Amino acid sequence: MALEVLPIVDGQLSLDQGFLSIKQADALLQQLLAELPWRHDHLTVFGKSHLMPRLHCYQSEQNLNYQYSNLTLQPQSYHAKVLQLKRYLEAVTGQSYNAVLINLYRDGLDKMGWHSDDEPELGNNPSIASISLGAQRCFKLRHRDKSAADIALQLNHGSLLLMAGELQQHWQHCLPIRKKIIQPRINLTFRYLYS
Ligand SMILES: O=C(O)CCC(=O)C(=O)O
Ligand SMILES: [Mn+2]
Repeated sequence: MALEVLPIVDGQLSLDQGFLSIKQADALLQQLLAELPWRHDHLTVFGKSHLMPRLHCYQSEQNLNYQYSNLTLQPQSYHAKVLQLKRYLEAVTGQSYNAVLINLYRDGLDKMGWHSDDEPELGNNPSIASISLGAQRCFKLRHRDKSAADIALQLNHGSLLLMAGELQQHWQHCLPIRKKIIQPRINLTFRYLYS
């Protein structure tokens, strides 16, 4: 399948629902579920500590720490399959990535709240490549000043979503709870961090 440019104002969004074949996506999902050093961290929200509603890990090739939701993530080195995927994405998108945040949603109760990927180390208009594996989940976007309608995408097993241009300045995104989903999902967001 091919990358489809989605209609959106104030940013760029493209989606390839079949970026990886089912066979590739199945193998990658099983290997990453079993082999990544998953962390279950606490987050502090309004002074109260909560377990995050997902597991995660963070990998980069250089010594780049990532500040994210009051957490400083120390980089691990790339898993061989993650590095292979990074190189493949770089060849396809023409972008460079030097870090990847990987989230594991154990089932439909795990989620990510509304946010933009606008940490200062990402620079002004980051190009972010997001790969989804496992359960199909809904990914929502909302414009910060409500001047455009909300968008809901279903992200398939093996899909690639590219977020670029001014998207992170104008839009927020989230991964809402879906109570009926009992299968896990892994999402990898490849990014370029400026040090
Ligand atoms: O799981 C997803 O599809 C989104 C993850 C996300 O927004 C992030 O890691 O910043
Ligand atoms: Mn995000």
